[in-house]
Amino acid sequence: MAGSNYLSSSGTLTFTPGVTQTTLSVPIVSDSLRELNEKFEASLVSSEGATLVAPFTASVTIQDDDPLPGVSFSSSQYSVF
Ligand SMILES: [Ca+2]
Repeated sequence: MAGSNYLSSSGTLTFTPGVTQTTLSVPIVSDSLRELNEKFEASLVSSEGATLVAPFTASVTIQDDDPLPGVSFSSSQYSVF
């Protein structure tokens, strides 16, 4: 979800002559919650001086990096009467 998992981003990618790759940056918002992986879509919406060729959308998966919480007894031995 934009705002809580990543920051919505837009901008212009410029390819100088001879350059065939560039980087699109989308800030990811980290948290400490164990959760499912989440996805967002990145799209190229227009082009000047080149033709948009499919694929011009890409799905990006934010992989959760928080471990499963641990569950345990506070002791390995108990007594009852
Ligand atoms: Ca998380």
